[in-house]
Amino acid sequence: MPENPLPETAPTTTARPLRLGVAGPVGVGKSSLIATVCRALATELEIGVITNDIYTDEDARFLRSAGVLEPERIRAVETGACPHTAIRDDVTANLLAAEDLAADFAPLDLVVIESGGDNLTATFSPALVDAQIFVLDVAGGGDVARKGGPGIGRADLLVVNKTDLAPHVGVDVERMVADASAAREGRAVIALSRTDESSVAALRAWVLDVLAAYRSGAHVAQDPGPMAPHFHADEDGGVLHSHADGDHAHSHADDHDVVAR
Ligand SMILES: Nc1nc2c(ncn2[C@@H]2O[C@H](COP(=O)(O)OP(=O)(O)OP(=O)(O)O)[C@@H](O)[C@H]2O)c(=O)[nH]1
Ligand SMILES: [Mg+2]
Repeated sequence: MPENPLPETAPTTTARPLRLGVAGPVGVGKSSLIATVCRALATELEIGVITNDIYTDEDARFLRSAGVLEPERIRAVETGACPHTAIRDDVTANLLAAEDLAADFAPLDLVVIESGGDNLTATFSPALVDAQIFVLDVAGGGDVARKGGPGIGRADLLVVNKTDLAPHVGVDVERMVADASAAREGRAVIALSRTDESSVAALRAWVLDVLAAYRSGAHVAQDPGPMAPHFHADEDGGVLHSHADGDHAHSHADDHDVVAR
């Protein structure tokens, strides 16, 4: 008998919690979706949450006040000027926050990371998250899903949120979901409202499926692709910049193309 026999079966779990990113434009319901996920899964999974806000910890405070997790399990990363940098170019602050959560509440199953809300271009680096959800809402218009972009086209899941508002904003949800599915070449799309139990059940099932695939080693983190060039308004007019791969040495001050508005 060897001194250190191999275990009879290979371990089926990955030690690190699944890191799940949630991105999308301002106000589409990212924090609310995370609260919904926590509410649906907190009795069966050990969950931590990281929020990214430009200057505040407002999203973290909203989630703490929602009472869906112990407040200590919700951490805020303040990203400074551009929320994209912290989820794409230099993910150190988020990685450290995720590792701290995992150490403080071991064993965690899931760490959900909310991107700062910005525009249609935000995507997470696969160095930070294992899977990512891109969120749109019906109030942004039924044609947004057709407009594409890396998150809409290639995030692991696209959520069309706030479907309860569709009659009030004249959006045909079925059509929007069909457009989104076409733009995504069949990748997953869920039409969600926090008030529609069956849609919440579909979201819950999707998260559990990804977690199971991650643990079995079947899930591979995908990069939806670099962000498109985008504009940040400021008191001097604003800056247009990109987060193209290899463009990691930029600052947000002088070395961008400055675009006057
Ligand atoms: N009717 C309706 N409203 C919703 C739903 N989900 C979120 N909201 C509302 O949409 C607004 C924005 O929600 P948040 O969750 O703060 O959105 P967010 O994307 O996190 O916003 P930022 O972090 O500021 O980009 C809030 O007033 C929510 O109550 C939904 O399913 N239905
Ligand atoms: Mg939010």
